[in-house]
Amino acid sequence: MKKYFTFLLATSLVSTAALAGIQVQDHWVRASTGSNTAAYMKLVNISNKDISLTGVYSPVSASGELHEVVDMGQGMQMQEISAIRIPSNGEIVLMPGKTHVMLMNIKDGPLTEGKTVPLTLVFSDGEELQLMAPVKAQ
Ligand SMILES: [Cu+2]
Repeated sequence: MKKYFTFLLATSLVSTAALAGIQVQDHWVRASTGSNTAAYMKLVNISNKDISLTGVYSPVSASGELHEVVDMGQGMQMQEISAIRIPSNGEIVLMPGKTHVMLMNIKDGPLTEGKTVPLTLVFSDGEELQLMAPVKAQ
């Protein structure tokens, strides 16, 4: 049975209508001894309108980026994108080798298995979700 690790941060009264828009499941951060690492999760849109993930930040990294993986002709490469669209009543799975969140310039590393990383996800409807993502080897 899957658990929902959803904590909604109401930043203003205006966002109240959108508070139940996105649910996040199975989120985790890849263990890393380097300066960057990736975060993965399933984003479920339980609303009747498309919502995009537009930003990510975490206290463990200087910045967060949204990446897709594309074949540039000489192998697969990561490329920054401005948003990840989650279709209405649909879902997107961020997974290794596919679209993912990148945490750039990790502070106070390394991120070892067993640690927990706070993540804040920012959505196009103004909603912000705060998560605690476990660090896993893979
Ligand atoms: Cu990446």
